[in-house]
Amino acid sequence: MARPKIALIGGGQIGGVLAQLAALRELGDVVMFDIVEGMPQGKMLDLAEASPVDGFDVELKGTNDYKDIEGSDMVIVTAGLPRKPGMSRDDLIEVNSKIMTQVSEGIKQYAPNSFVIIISNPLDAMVTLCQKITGFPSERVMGQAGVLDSARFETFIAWELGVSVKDVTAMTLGGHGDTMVPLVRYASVKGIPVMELLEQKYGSAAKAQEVMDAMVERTKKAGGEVVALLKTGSAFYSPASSAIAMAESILKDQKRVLPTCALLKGEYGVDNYYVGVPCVLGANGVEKIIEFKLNDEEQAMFDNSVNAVKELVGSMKM
Ligand code: TXD
Repeated sequence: MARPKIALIGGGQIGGVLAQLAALRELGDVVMFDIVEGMPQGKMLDLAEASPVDGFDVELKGTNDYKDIEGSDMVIVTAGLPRKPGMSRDDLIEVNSKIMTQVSEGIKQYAPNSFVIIISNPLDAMVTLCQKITGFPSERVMGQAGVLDSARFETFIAWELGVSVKDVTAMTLGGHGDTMVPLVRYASVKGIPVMELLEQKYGSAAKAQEVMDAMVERTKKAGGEVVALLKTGSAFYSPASSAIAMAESILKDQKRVLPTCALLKGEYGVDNYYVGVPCVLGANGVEKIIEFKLNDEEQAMFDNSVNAVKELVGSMKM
């Protein structure tokens, strides 16, 4: 049986880590495409030369020709510019939508049966554009934001409570911007509500709330925190890990429940917009959008985030 073929469109910071993770986990053969001549070829040669040491056995190729992505089962897109300090994700829309248009045409032509995971920012708009141009069914075109935003929230909770990150579960919903909605009510340590543990730690509900509010704020601004430190780019390890979790769930039909930027067709009262919600990812891509009841406050925050996505998508020339 042939190994799955994974195409990475964009071989920059995130693209490089994606290639390494996909190879280490032997998810399939990897082709890295970039417009910079020599760079994807050099990175994939370098990575191939690590294979005897790490013991992974997959084919790796770097290219500047879309033809080489032919027949890919999975395409992960990071092509585009990252943020610089002081920029919002939305500031990237003009330049990155031009890039996403070219990329989507390449995918449509050479990998018409692929699953596509978009990482490029502004995420919600870039996924929308890719699905429009490729015309692929929405189960096959999705965006990565929620796995990372949730992981950031989980990281801060684990640090605060002094417990392993493995035992923390938390989720963010909505768009991949400052309006994202970290769900406090369902954040737990092995099922025990985080708010209860914070109250035990601080001895008062008010102080627990204050600490939680600070973690929620840090989660919403976590991407910017990394940008401000790096100065020359944005986060790359964690976005790559997050997209690989999604790709792996599809390629291995794991049916993991992962917050995914998926096209809503009436779910959560949203019609025809890509928004982050929990989804089952398996061999058929986005196999199920999981709906659950939000309370009034959560619904209001979710609606606010959806409105920001609508405004962003509306500002894009399509
Ligand atoms: O969680 C998330 N979704 C994100 C998204 C978290 C962090 C960063 N996120 C966004 O991913 C970021 O704002 C960017 O839009 C993308 C890629 O970030 P990365 O850090 O990998 O950027 P790089 O290192 O600049 O790499 C981008 C590559 C670079 O090598 C360019 O030459 C290439 O994209 N590029 C292209 N490739 C193919 N085709 C075209 N047209 C093209 N233009 C640029």
